[in-house]
Amino acid sequence: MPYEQTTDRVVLKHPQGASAEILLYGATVLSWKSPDATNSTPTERLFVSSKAALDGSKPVRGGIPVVFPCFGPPSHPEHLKLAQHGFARSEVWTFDSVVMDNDAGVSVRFTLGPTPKISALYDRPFQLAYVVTLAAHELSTNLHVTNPSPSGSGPLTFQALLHTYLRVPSSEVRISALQGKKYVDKTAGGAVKEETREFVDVRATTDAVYEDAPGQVEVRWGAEGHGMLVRMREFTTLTVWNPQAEGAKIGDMEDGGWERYVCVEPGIARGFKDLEPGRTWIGQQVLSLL
Ligand code: TA6
Repeated sequence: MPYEQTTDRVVLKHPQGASAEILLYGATVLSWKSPDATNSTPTERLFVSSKAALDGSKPVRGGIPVVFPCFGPPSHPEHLKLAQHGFARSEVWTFDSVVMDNDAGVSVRFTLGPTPKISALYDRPFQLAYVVTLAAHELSTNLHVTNPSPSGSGPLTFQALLHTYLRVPSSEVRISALQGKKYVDKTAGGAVKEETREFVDVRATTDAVYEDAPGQVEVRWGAEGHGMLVRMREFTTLTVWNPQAEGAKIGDMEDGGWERYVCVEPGIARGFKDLEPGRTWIGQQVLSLL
């Protein structure tokens, strides 16, 4: 069996050793273990704080939380009752189906639609599906957002983002190619700046929303040039976040946890996507090893 389901999660296994674990709460990918060319032992590629709650009491501090329909504190009139980063990361999703199971990999689909709890805070028809695909050296996460409203009704207006915590030594990390991109520096009161660095590091507190997201970024560390490739489609921004020592103020962050990850987050985090009735938008992230 290339997948196993337990009460709270789904585990995917690839015959060449890779694995992935998805918690139904938030459809949060908790683990992606993959071998690389130089190391045949599957190694954990995502960071989850050892203090993270996995019991559904709060969003998971790590892995890949799904952000929808707002990024950060809500600003759109339809989102004002929602918590920071919306509700998708703090609801229990349904394990819907296995969509692929062959030599290329295994792919599973999770869904989330309105519930009385969600509708009390967000009274808008929507349907989400999240497809997680594990291949030998690659993990794809595709978020599908559908506006099921009848034609003639207004658009579904949302932000969405995959809040990916990559397990890397943050003091060594270098991200390319973002040079020349405009970004909103949330550490400087939202000032809009232009990236001048060929390789972006996170040695200082970093909370930057890059506009005009590139189709891919390379995240490298160490003298041997270890790295991961983050590819994205239909996402318009790329957020890079590492709180450095300020991370100690985050209640569920393990001691020194910020030294062990960088968040690289394909999203629609500036402005909103307007999705017409009957339409589906698909945002894709593909993580692979370099
Ligand atoms: O994506 C970066 C960010 O929005 C930061 O501003 C930081 O607050 C982070 O997300 C974590 O948010 P959370 O709600 O998970 O504590």
